[in-house]
Amino acid sequence: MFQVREAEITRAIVEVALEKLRNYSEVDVVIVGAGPSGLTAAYYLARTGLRTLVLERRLSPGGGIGGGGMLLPCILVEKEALPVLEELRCRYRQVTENLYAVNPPEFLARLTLSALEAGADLILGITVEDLIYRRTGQSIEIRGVVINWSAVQLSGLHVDPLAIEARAVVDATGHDAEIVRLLEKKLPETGVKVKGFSSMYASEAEKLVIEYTGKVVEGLYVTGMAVATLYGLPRMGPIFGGMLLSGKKVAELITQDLRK
Ligand code: 48H
Repeated sequence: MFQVREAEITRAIVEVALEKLRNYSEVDVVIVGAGPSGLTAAYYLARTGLRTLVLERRLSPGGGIGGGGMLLPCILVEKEALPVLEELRCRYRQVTENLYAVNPPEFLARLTLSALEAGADLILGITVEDLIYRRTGQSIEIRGVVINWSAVQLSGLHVDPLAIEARAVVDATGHDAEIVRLLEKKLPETGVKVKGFSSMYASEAEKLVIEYTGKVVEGLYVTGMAVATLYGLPRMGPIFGGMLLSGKKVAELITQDLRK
C-alpha cells in the first residue's frame, strides 16, 4: 500500500529543491547550456573538484544531440575525440577511416551521467537572461549569472530574476551564443563583437572551434558552437569531435585560471 500524504509530497519537494537552490547561490563555475560542449566541460571541471553547475533552458539535456544529422538517428565523432568517448564509456562503431558513429540517446545519457557522477549538477528549465559584472580598473570581470524560470520567460509575465555568483561562467549556448551576445549588447566597452558562424567547412571548423575556445573577458569563457558564432568561424555540421574537445579544453583553461 502506498502511504503518502499530499502535504508531505509538497513539503519534500520544496525542502529538497530550495536547499539545492540555496547551496547553488555561489559556485565555482556556471555553465550555460547542457549541449555536448557544456556537458563535457562540466565533466572535466567537476572531476577536478570545482563546484560546477549547468543551467539548461529546456527540460532535457543534450542540446543538438537529439536531432542527429537532419533528424537521422546518428551522431558522428572523429577519431581524435575517441579518448573522450572512452572516458564517458559511450559505445561507438567505426564507419569510415576517420568517422565513428554513436547512438544519440546513449551519447546524451552517457555525457549527462558522467558529468553528474563526476560531481557536477544540472538544473533544467532555467534560462540565463543576464550577467553579473564588476569593473576592476579598466577591465570588466564577469562574476555570475542572472536567472529565471524558462516558463516565466515564455509567459511574458514580469517576474524579477535571481542571481548566482560564480568565479567563472561558460557560454555553451550553441548557435545563438546568447551569453557573449549579452556582453556585446550591454557591456560594449568590452569590445566584444559577435560575428555569426560562417558556411560549412567541416575539417577547418573542427580545428578552429578548438583553437578559439577560451576566455572572452575575465570570468567569461566560450565553448562549442558559440565559439564559431562569436568569431565568425565555419560550421561543421553533425560531427561532434570538436564539441567534445572544445568542452575539454575550456575545462582545462578554467581549472588553470582558478588555481592561480
Ligand atoms: C540556458 C540555454 C540558453 C540560456 C541556450 O546547441 P547545443 O547542442 O550547443 P553545443 O555548442 O554544445 O553543440 C552544438 C551541436 O549540438 C551542434 O548543433 C552542432 C555541432 N552543429 C553544427 C552545425 O553546423 O550546425 O546546446 C546548447 C544548449 C541548448 O540545450 C539550449 O537550450 C541551451 O544551450 N541554452 N540554456 N540559458 N540563455 N541559451
